[in-house]
Amino acid sequence: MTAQSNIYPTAALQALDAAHHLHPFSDMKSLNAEGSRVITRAEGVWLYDSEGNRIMDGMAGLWCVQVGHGRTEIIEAVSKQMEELAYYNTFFKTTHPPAVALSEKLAKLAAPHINRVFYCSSGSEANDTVFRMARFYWDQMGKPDKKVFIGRWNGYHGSTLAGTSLGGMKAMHGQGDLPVPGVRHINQPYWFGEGGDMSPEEFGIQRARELEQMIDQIGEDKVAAFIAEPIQGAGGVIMPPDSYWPEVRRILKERDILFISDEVICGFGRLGTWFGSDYYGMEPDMMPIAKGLTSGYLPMGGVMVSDRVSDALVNKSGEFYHGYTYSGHPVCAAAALANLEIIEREGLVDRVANDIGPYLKSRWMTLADHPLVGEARMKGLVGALELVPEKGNRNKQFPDTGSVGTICRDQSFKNGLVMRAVRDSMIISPPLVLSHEEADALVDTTHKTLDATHQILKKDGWLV
Ligand code: PXG
Repeated sequence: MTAQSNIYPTAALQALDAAHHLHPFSDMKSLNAEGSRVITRAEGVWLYDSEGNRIMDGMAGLWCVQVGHGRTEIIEAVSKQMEELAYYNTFFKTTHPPAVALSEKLAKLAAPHINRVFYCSSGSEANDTVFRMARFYWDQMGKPDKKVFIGRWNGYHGSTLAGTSLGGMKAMHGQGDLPVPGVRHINQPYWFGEGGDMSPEEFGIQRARELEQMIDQIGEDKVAAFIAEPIQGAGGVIMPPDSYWPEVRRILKERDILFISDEVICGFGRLGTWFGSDYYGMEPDMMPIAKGLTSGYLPMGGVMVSDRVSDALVNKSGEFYHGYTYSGHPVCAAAALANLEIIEREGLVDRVANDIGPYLKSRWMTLADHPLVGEARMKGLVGALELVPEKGNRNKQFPDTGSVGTICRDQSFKNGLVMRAVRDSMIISPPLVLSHEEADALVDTTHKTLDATHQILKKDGWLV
């Protein structure tokens, strides 16, 4: 069969898919029994499947399609770059105009102390890069004992060896004897799920101080870096209490530990700032980036590096033995540049901060009144709903965690909206070009979906 066509019936595509395609993060046995959903085209915030259904992309693909689907500017920039220079590498004293232009652009967009970027092709590779780069930095600084990374339980940093290890997904660790040695984890600042009787502010301080305790227990002369997402995405859109980041900043500064802000989801306008660390007033030493860098049109990632760290790479002799065939790929860089140009020209970052972000939030927060919803939260254009069996009681959860989330997610899809379920919370992260009317439709569909889920739960005895 050919790649583009949809001349085959859905069932035939599903059969071939089941026969030959191993999907990421999927129970293949049940997926193949059910049959994959076939997406054939997309435009703006809308996806179209092989049956002709139109579905709103409430997740911007996988948290990445900032500028929406089908943007001709990116398509044209990619095509032009392919004609001019489809591939060359950036090893061995070589560069090319797209990599140069993108590096300059990223340095302008990042905080003033961040001026360099190391390229790769994904967020996972970006985190494998920081793993090696942070250790190399401390070697260069004459402190080779500073090797230990501290991450957080339920953090997500990708699925390569270093990405999985730095992340705190226990089910992932269980496959392949991970984390690798030299990685420790502290608890997450998830007030709704783990805050007990504490106020959010007290809880934020308490969870930040776990970092202090962990560093002091290991010894600060042995700790290389702390890695965290400004807001945890895949872990369930977990927004730390306001007290958390300032306290983390104090702790890291006092102890001279590098801070790695994983911007793979929070970067490129998701929170109404260029980077999530700008939103929280953090000054990271390194920032893994990917996803929104190209809006997913082509795979590209990178690590943005502060002057402090890059000085050790640039002004001291010694080669960092690290790089990828596709580091700074010219066509991916052209896609990134065209994407960033759209974000700038259409003022999408400001739009998230001052227009569509506050608008969607005002509508999203009304869902908190629904009997199934324990908490609604949103910052920028990323939001969550916590589904609970007993409204007002944060300590009570549904049995068989994840089942209710899956029911709700399936209902949502049936109603024409892609939402992501994490445990029993529902997540949205729509394209930054979402219109006000589309925001209304998103919330109305979510309301309908919550009602349908509520009915099913009552019928099947999940609720009394
Ligand atoms: N860091 C963060 C914060 C991420 O969210 C990665 C690194 C890894 O990026 P790559 O490009 O290697 O996938 C991610 C990726 C989900 C989901 O279901 C989330 C991600 C990827 C796939 C699925 O929420 N995040």
